[in-house]
Amino acid sequence: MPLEIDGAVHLHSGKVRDLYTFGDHLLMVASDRISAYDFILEPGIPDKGEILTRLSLWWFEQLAGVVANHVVSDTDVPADWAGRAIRCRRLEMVPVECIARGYLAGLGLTEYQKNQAIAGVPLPAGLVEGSRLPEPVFTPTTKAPVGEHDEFITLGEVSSEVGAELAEELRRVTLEVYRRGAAIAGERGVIVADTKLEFGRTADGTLVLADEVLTPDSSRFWPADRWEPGRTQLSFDKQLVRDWAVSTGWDKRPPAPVVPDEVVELTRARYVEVFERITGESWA
Ligand code: Q0Z
Repeated sequence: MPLEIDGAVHLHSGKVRDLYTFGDHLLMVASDRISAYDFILEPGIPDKGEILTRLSLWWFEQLAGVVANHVVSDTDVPADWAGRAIRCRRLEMVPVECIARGYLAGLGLTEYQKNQAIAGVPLPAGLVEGSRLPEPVFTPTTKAPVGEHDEFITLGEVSSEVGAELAEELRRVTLEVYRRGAAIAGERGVIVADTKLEFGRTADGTLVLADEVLTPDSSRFWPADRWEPGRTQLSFDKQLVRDWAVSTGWDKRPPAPVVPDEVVELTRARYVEVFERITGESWA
């Protein structure tokens, strides 16, 4: 990874995205890297970074009436990253992962099975993997350091961290983004089981939706016609890669196996499908 491209200075890298400073702004650059079971697999998925960037930009527009966002431009970016970079406002990030869930899966399911509650929100008995919740819940987590797992925190703990007023605003806006997103995706046969949002604030304290929004990397998308509570749901994007990885007998320890061409191609097709289903636009 270059230290500097066209004035962009590397700041931070996540598993699949890289962050740069760019003048007074930031550049978020989505790569084609794909993670499964907490590993980056090789090779990447062609166009994945661009597909997720375009999906995120589409959602920011859909949600503009709900909450302000950090997007400055998707065109005024270094040419090498055109299509996969978003130039954004540099915000004071809120140190909470804001998650909304409408269905039970992942860490939320594990927590429910332990406590019959998630992030301090009590839930009815008898729910199973994939169950729809009576209503969407705000289940924030701490931002754990790399390598550690995020932990659920209660609204009270969010209040202690950021103040009661901001905590309540985070809850309200997160649930509104989830409801609007789930309704739009639902019309197109896609269940949004859960989604993770990140917010920042401007100097005057305005809450701004940052990072990426309602992408397969930040959300669980399930094909609605295959939804069947009581088992692990089919995930729209990574299911093929996961199934293939398991089928190789890989023990989920390094080194990860190299993904074969046909699995790469099929996975790319799933990302294109999720983009096209949700936006109603064609990718090509
Ligand atoms: C986002 C992240 C990524 C690794 C910081 N508008 C903003 N203002 C200030 N900070 C951020 C943003 Cl988006 C910010 N992250 C998450 C993004 C690679 C980590 F592309 N960290």
